[in-house]
Amino acid sequence: MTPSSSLPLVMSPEVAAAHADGAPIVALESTIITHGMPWPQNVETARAVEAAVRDAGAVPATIAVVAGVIRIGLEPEVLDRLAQARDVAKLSRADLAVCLARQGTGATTVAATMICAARAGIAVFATGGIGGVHRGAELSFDISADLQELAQTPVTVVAAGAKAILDLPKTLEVLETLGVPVIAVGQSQFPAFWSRDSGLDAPLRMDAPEMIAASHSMRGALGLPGGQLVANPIPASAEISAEALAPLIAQAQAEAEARQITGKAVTPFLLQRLFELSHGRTLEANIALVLNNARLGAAIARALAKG
Ligand code: PSU
Ligand code: MN
Repeated sequence: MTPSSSLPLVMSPEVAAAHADGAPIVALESTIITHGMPWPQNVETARAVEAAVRDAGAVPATIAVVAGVIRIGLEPEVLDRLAQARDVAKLSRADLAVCLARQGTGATTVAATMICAARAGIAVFATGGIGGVHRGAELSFDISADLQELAQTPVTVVAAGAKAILDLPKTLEVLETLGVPVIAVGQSQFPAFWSRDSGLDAPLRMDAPEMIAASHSMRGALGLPGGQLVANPIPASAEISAEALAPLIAQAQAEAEARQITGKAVTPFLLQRLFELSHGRTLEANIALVLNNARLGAAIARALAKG
């Protein structure tokens, strides 16, 4: 094959039609499917999240790289195959071009999904939790590329805060340094993924999707690069208290250190161990919060589409 610099990006017919009509679209990531949840709950959740976006009046666009092509919107068979595949690559900003050049297949993290969504003209992306500053980062330097991406790619990301397995105060500090607006919804505290309250105040609060859409547009008008982090607390009925989780997190963290798990493997390892240690409760909470984020993402996308 001759080297080409044109971007291999294909929208599904449904997403292409929505794009042509200026209809609201919500991007969804695929690493949560391949590395964040076990099969078959991963594919069931991916389908339920797409349905939640549709029910809320927007078109879902799940994003992955399949055989060297960025796919914006996955057909059900493609989603199924990805969800069951083993050893799928986890693609962040650093990996995307290499995977495409090799005609490879991989799941996109928050950072890579933002890049692909922006290239496809999609402004809103809903997920579970973003990557952040890991505990012990002062020694390991483990800081997710998701944070830098929020500073440079203009996509509004709806998440339930950052996972409690991270160092949340340091994560908020880095986001502040990078100039990323962190906007809590419906409360002033920064949520902690499985729990509604991290014990930390979010720097900003906006309760109306229309206002979140307006501030997204205003960043564009200001010529600012980067997006917004919308921190949407898990529904009260689904939350797990921070006190119940703390010992499980400490145990999972200690195991990761003892087994010298590093780099990309850290987040999937911790999520899987917490799933086991909590007898599945973290997964139930994870599913509930992603659905909740999908609905808010759709409302923001609708407000943006209205202009
Ligand atoms: N939140 C989840 N499950 C996940 C992730 C987040 O509940 O699988 C993924 C997202 O794709 C996020 C990535 O971008 O973990 C962060 O990985 P790292 O810390 O290696 O940057
Ligand atoms: Mn990392």
